[in-house]
Amino acid sequence: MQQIAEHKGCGTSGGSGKASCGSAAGSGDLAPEIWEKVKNHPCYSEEAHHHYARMHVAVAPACNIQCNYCNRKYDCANESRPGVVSEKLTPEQAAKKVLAVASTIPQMTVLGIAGPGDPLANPAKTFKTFELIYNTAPDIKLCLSTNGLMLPDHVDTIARYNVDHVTITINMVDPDIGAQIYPWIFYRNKRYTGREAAQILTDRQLLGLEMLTGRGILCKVNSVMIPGVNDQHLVEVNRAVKSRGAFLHNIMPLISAPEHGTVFGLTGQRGPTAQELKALQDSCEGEMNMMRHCRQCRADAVGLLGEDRSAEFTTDKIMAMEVDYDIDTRRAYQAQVEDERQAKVAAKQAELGTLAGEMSDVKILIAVATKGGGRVNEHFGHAKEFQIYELSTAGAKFVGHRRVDLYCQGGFGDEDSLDGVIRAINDCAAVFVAKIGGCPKADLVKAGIEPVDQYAHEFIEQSAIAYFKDYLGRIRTGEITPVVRGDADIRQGAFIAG
Ligand code: CLF
Ligand code: SF4
Repeated sequence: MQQIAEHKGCGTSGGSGKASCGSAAGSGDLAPEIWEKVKNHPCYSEEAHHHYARMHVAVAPACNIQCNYCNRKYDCANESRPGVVSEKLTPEQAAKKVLAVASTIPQMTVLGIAGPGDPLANPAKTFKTFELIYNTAPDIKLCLSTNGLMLPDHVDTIARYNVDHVTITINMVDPDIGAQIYPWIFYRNKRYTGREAAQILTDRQLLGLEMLTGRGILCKVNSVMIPGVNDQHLVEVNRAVKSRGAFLHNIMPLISAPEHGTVFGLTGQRGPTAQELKALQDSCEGEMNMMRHCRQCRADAVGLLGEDRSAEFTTDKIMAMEVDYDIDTRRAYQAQVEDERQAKVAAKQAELGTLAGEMSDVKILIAVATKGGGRVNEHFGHAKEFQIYELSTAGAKFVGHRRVDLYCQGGFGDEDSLDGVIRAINDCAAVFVAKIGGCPKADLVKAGIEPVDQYAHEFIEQSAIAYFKDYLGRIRTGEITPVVRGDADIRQGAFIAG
């Protein structure tokens, strides 16, 4: 376990611009070949992230630029939270780890390389790893996240190894703004600073994006939202990347605190609030699909997004493991996952039908405690995060998540943690849980958040729609009066990885 401090993540976009990454139902209006690529990728499909897992291998330690939100003692903050230190691997160790995880977690469908530095500043290690996986586990999708500086040089190799998902972190398309984010870059054996550095970086990022999308490789763009620096500008970034064929845009909050030891942390640069982040994501959504389920994973992350099973797969443990990589077992398990997923979609559609004819402008947010599978299946006190859904007569839409400290500590409720949980979901009208004790229930009610445990172990979206229908009924009878909720916190402080 290590002390870490939160930060941003990686984002996604690709293809024709409009896609159903954020939608719950499935293929939506995607072309069949695009749907094949995204349907079980937990980052490129919001709906898939409830069911499928990804893993990262930390084979790429070096980096060729400096971001003001990064402390290089830790993992690349374009993909992970600041303060995380991943266990570095050789390509051969990484290949063994991938097979070990794939045998243990059959719903692990994607291998990403995302640091701890920049994968394309370490091309030999990155591509050797992809080669080994491509040859031994051909059913695993390969994914890459880069700052984009060296991307144009490697597009052919990316295509050769069938890496068909690439994330580029693009925080600006204006070098004057870039100079406030990047103090320097190291490019073709020379260090550049200031505006000149930012100009080279943006040119290379946009060229790389165009080259990839021209080859049909799905590209997602990550942008770190830095209030007062690039928050207004990200709408322009969104347009620029959409016009170059990006498939998904992931606008992540800057997570910044002095203990991270970054330039922004030390200068007091704040991150956005939950409402500021959502407002920017909403304003860009008309342009293209927005990713809202990014968890800013560590460079050695393993598991569903939002869970971290990396401690089960340390190098010592992997090397001692007997690996039985059986593709048929994996396929059989994934077929079961698909059955569950289809049942969930059908239940949601049926419930949605019951909202037909409801006329109301009311929109509310709810928080949901879940361990995955798209169900309300986590106890309030055990939740490390809450998923946030927006409810309206259009249905239930996933709009984000909030990380929290555990309320239940060694069998007892922790009042400080409860205050933190309430601040994290303060913009929500209700919290859905599998179970909750009397004390936190009373405090939530006092804070105006309704604890709801009647949908324990049911599908989230189906339950949320049923709740909303009832909520509208209670407004009509005068039992409740909807109030405008306040803003909520995105946690900035250090915490224990897990
Ligand atoms: Fe990893 Fe990134 Fe591939 Fe996903 S993560 S390289 S696209 S497999 Fe996903 Fe993690 Fe967010 Fe990245 S939740 S930080 S978006
Ligand atoms: Fe840090 Fe990643 Fe930026 Fe490199 S690209 S400085 S590793 S955040």
